[in-house]
Amino acid sequence: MSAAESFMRRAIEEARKALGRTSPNPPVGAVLVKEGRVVGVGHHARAGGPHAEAAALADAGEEARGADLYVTLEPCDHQGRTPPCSAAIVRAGVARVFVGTPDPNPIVSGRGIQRLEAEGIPVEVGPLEAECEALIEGWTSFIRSGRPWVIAKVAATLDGRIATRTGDSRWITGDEARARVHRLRDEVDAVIVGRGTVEADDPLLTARIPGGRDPLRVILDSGLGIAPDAKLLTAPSSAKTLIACVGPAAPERADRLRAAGAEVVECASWGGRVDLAFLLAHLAARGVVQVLVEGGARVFGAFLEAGLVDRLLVHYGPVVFGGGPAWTDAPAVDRVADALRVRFERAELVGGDLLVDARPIRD
Ligand code: AOF
Ligand code: ZN
Repeated sequence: MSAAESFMRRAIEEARKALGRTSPNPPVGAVLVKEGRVVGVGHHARAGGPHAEAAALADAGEEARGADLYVTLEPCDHQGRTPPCSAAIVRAGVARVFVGTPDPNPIVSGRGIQRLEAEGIPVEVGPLEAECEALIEGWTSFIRSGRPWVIAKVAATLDGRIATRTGDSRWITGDEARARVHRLRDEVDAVIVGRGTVEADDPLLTARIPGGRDPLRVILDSGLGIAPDAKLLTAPSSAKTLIACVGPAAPERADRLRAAGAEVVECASWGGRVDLAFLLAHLAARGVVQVLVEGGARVFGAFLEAGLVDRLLVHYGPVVFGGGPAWTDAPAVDRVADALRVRFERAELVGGDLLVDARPIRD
């Protein structure tokens, strides 16, 4: 690894501290280096707070003069919730800037780099551009499409089932795969499940890892039939719960759930079920950048059918059930040519399980 790569890697590590904590802003990290020595580090910790560059400049103090800046995202050149980073970089006397990836946000895109160059500061895009891009993949999609990035997370047997024919499902995957799910919850803004999953598993949907941050818990429940004694309504937790139903909601049911501390959101109907595009638009408006869909089969089917899955993460446990429900009830096709297709991006052994990272192909 070149020295420049190792400094950019350090900036990426800084940015990773911010995953799931900056929405609707991206996670960004920055490092200042002088004569081969790191003199300042920083990350954007929350929307409205100092940008990564400002944090690193503050950390370096006078040492920033003549230093090289490694930042995972193009510095901004606009007065937003904070002053433009470009001006702060110039003022501090930074010698050169390495930009991990250009900012896809139209209010920034290209302008930060142009401004720095116009002020006589050499700018290079990279190193590790692909990694810096991957770091903000969900946010980039959110900025371009206006709806949250949707990750569907599935735990299934090798023969694609999520329970035995009697409904037993604990556990299909091992500890390591399940720990990964908690890490994912920590990094997304919201988790979505159907009422069926709440009834079958009675989950908490929290991020139970050290320093974990709980996502907003979203339950799809068209008729507000969820039992008020579900753990996620009764167990003490700082995690917020939103129940998405088809409007108009039955007032006494809605009141009962609100009394239990949940928020009830009335959504447009899609054949009697919650219109997922409507729900995602609602979530985007409240700054939800990434959501994790955790099931069950009808929910995965509905998201796939609507073309609303961006990334599919399937953990296959090393077991075969031979019967029981498949992980999705997406509409059956008669011909191979009509199949919903995915592109396999990566496969990895996680503990004893096989993790497949795939992207549905839309035409
Ligand atoms: C940077 N460094 O650390 C981040 C940047 O609302 P504001 O003023 O914080 O601006 C948010 C926009 O700035 C955000 O949409 C993205 O384009 C960029 N984020 N830029 O120079 C940072 N987080
Ligand atoms: Zn900035």
